Amino acid sequence: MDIHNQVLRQLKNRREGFSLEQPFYIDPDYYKLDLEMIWYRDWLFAGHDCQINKAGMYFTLQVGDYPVLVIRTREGDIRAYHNTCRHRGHRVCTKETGSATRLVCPYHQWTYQHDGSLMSARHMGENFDKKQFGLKPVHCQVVAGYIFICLAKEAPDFAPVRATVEPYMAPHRLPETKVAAQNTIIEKGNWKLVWENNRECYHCAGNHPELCRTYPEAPTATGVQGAGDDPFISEHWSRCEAAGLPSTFNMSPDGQFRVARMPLIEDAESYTMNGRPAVQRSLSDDVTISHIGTMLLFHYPTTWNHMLVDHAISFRVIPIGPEETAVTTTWLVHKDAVEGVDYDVEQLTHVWNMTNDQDRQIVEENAFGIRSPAYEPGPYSEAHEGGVMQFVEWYSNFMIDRLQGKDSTLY
Ligand code: 3BY
Ligand code: FES
Ligand code: FE
Repeated sequence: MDIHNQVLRQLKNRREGFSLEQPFYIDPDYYKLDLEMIWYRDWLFAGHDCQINKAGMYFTLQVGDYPVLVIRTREGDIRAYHNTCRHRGHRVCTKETGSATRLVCPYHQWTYQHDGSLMSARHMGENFDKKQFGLKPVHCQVVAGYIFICLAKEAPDFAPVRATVEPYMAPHRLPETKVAAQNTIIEKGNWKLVWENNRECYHCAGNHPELCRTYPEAPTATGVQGAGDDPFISEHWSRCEAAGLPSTFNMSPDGQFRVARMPLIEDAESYTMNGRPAVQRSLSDDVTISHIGTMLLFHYPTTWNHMLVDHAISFRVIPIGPEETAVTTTWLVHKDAVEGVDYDVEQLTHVWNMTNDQDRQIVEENAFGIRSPAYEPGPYSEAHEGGVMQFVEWYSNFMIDRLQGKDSTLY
């Protein structure tokens, strides 16, 4: 049977409240369909504008088969391009990060401007029309310091994302930050397993001793039920909103993204072993109260985030193969915070480096077990895994819509 119909049938007949069938986590054909239906068509978090804060600075990333280049132009805009030379296709930028006044392809030195136009191409003859061979653009949007890209020919409307997340993110002034630390870990598991694990804290008590010192295990913090009947959370929201910090739970109607400002445990301020701030210079002067907890943002399929009083942490999920996923973690601090004076990188990163490694082990062991012919979908906990159910539902609905062609955006 054709793979589209097979996946469509399986998703339509899926047992609700249960994990997915085995091929969704391991089969290369299913993975290819994920790339085509989701990763090549939707908005993806690529990185932070502070990573490329000067003209000509760029970074590259790989999404499935697409190499992408994100650059700051001379005019100060951020643009993204397909990183494939219009001569014979060599990657124009071969490094992960760099800076260039002009983009020179290493193969035959075709040279492009920051705006993607082809500036020079040696020995191409008199009739060669350079205008026809500029770098192909990739859609790019910047919101509150976050760079999103979309590989589709026609991108879905980004306005609803911006309208919802910008007010929550803006007070943290992320365009005025710098990267204090960044690392990428490879998890040997399908990208959906990384998300399923992220969307619950049912596993936290048994696996994350460092994180559990400050991050609440309660499903209200991680899940999608909002405050539930927890007065502690409602009071937190009232106090933060009175100080000008949008806080209440807000999820998009299709469930693709959500923002909410959640309290940390007791008087914790930050993800450190004692709960005290890891950075002495606070992130933003717009935050005038202490104990603001963590502003949580997720946007499927690429990112979850924590914005705290003293720093912010972003996580970027990029699939590498059917059973391999890269997770890049970035710690942002105020641009004037001084390493060794205002913060210590080891102390700043300790809790999440431990947590990430614990989550990597979980995802890899999860993938191991799922490869067993004896695996069958199992039931999620209604009390603790509402967020996972919500992710799987988003995934299923999104795939069904696109497989049925309801969404006409073509890539
Ligand atoms: O990073 C997160 O948002 C989630 C919440 C709980 C488990 N995980 C670490
Ligand atoms: Fe880029 Fe030839 S492939 S200059
Ligand atoms: Fe975890």
